[in-house]
Amino acid sequence: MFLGLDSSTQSLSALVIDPAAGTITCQLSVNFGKDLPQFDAPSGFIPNGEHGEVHADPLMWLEAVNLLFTKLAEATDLSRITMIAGSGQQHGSVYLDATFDQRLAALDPAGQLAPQLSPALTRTSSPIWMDTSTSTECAEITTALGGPEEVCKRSGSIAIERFTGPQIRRFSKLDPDAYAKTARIHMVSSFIASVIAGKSVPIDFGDGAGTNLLNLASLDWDPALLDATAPGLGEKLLKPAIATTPQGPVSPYFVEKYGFSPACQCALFTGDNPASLVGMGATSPGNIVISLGTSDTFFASMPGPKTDPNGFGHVFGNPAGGFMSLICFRNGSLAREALKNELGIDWTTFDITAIEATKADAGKNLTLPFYGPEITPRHDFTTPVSKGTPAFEAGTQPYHRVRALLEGQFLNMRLHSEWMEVKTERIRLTGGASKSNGIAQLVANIFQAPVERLEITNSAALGAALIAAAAAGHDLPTLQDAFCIAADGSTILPEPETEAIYNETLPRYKALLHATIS
Ligand code: XUL
Repeated sequence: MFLGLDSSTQSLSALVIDPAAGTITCQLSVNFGKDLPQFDAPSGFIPNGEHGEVHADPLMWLEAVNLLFTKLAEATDLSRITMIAGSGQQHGSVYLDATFDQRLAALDPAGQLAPQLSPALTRTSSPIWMDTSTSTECAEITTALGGPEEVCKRSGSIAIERFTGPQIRRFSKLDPDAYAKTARIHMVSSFIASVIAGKSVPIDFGDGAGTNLLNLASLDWDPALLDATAPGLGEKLLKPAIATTPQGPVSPYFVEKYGFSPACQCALFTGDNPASLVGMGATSPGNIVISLGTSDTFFASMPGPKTDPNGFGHVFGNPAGGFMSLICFRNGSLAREALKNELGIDWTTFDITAIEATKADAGKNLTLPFYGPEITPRHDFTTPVSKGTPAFEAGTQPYHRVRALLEGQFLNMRLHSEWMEVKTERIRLTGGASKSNGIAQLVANIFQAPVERLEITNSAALGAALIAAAAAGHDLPTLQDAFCIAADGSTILPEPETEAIYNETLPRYKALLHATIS
């Protein structure tokens, strides 16, 4: 059996697969806000950060590991797990001193992880992907490299606020002493992986490409980017590797405390989106994945690294080899939730009733779908939000606002994915909101492609479990054929009459967007 973990923005989840039986035998989750209220992070991050800072407490992630494994040990026989892999919210970073590895090796199973590892932290909080505080550092890195094209050519993305490199640079400037004491920098993925392996393990190519530091041609840290980012940075990072590389046995801490076999091995952790590419059965061309989570993401495998000329999209390593493209929209579920709360309606009313009731109005009420700073397009939408055309704003009805927000989100996605030049033959939808038939129909109509949903919604944790099995020698495509299957009756076809409507709406949406942000 193989265990996949997913340490995402709002929760830590586990999923166990039995490849011989072709079944998922256990799925569990710890929600940071609900299950660990002592950290005062209802959505998984520390609220009210200043200057665009969004940080999380790494001790909360460690506490979640203990809680999740306690639940797992009750629910399943962990001695049957052969290999563990995982994924983490991308870009976030953890800063540790030279004692980290010794502390990992000496963990006392009688105690919890957080108090034993906290003395190794050189930075008490971890910047995460929602952070927008590093515009100055992005500009500095870009200038040092000679322009955005050069950063993008090397790393697959222009210098981006949430990416790990600019975040490291800001830390090195704000607190040079603490930076100097930092012997090891981990991403969320490699931090949790290291705790489980009982020693520091590398960052993988999937998550490593989200740092503005990994050279996509050499698949190693880029010397010029390292130099432009912070002093002595290369020594604080381990050489990156592909996620399916076994790293040795699980830490004795987990053997003694939770009943793992000492023979159980650890593979690497990757980013949540690259893991999701695996879990959605989309590691080879032909499928587009849209993931509706805290952020919405749009991604697909790609044979070679092709970059976004506008600089919004990214290229990451594909855990199955090769590359993937990804576009991230910060105003995902948080925007849908904000409007739902503002209107005082429940999800059923939001998803089904509102979309059904306003069918005849497809494409009529244009709205920008932003409730706060956005990544794609990169803009600080700080003032209230989903701004529509004046006529729409004047005559707004609650249900129309739901349709307009959702149409705005997916028109924005269609517009900003044009550079990928992939024919959208089939879309696989995942994440919490993918359960909604109303939303699935809108996606099918706006992209004019069939939309499939898999039985499981946590595709990152499934992807991680499949990576674990692949690391143990199982054939990944065969595993994907068995596990990544569309749920019966879940496929939604586009309504052909909407094709012309959205073809005509897209340029109008583009004009509204440009009029607002230029
Ligand atoms: C991707 C991104 C987000 C996080 C969410 O670039 O920033 O999708 O990975 O966990």
